[in-house]
Amino acid sequence: MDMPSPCAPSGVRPGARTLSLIGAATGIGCALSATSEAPAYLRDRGIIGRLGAQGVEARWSEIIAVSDEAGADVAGAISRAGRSLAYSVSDAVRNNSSFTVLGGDHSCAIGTWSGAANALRGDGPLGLIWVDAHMDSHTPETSPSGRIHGMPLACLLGHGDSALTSIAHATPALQPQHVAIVGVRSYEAEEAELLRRLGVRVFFMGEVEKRGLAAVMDDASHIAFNGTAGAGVSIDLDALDPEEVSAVGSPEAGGLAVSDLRAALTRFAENPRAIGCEIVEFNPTLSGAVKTADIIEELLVSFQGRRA
Ligand SMILES: [Mn+2]
Repeated sequence: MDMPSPCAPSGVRPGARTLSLIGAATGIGCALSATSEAPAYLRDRGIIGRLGAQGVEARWSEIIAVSDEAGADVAGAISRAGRSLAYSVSDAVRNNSSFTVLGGDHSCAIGTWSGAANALRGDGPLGLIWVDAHMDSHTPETSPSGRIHGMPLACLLGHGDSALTSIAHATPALQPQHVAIVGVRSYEAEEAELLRRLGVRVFFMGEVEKRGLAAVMDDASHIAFNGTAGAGVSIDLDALDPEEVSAVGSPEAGGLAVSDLRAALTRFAENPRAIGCEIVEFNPTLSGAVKTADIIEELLVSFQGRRA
């Protein structure tokens, strides 16, 4: 066990940390609802033992279900599940347990990061790096599909359905100057305009290709950690190259290399104020599911490896 560090932030207990896995079975926020099966799929293939074999001690917290009797009130169902998820994440952060939320479609991020912001409330704001092929920054007024997995970042910034913008006490959960998006290569003008107006830094895929992911993630980490009480990473698997990661609902050609993201996550997690991560949009019914599940575990090992 590490010696206590004198520079640890208040509330953070240094030393060995067990990774707390929280499943978020969201699927009604997207077109392919089988993303809701992902947490149970990962649990049943033995993620705890597989991580343990790679030196990462993890335990399941719970898998949060989403009512499939939502009918027309999809936002209400995601809001209720988001509240449960926010409690669970908030608990993990308060107990200084490193957490990973396993989605689910990306609408679960509303609960995850609302809970994290709530736990840090009093110490300072939350920083967040959003790794995604898309911007996920639509509002109900601008979204062509109306699907909530295209809106979570806007909700966390305070824009959207009021059932989703005020999940926890810290509202909005995110301040734009502490948010960065990495890997974007598909988006609509309206969401780009919202982010531009708010001043959120977007690192498009072109910039990643030019400068390398390590340099971009260093800049993004500066945005997320500077002036905040802690920061996390929300990873939409569609940010990665679909040649490597195919079992995702909205693949976009090109994208990040798994090895580059692994290295960047390890570097991010070396910061003692790194609180947790989220990995979403895995659809275990699509081809390449086994390889994609393997990569989810590899990402967790990279995030957690140097923290244990
Ligand atoms: Mn996304």
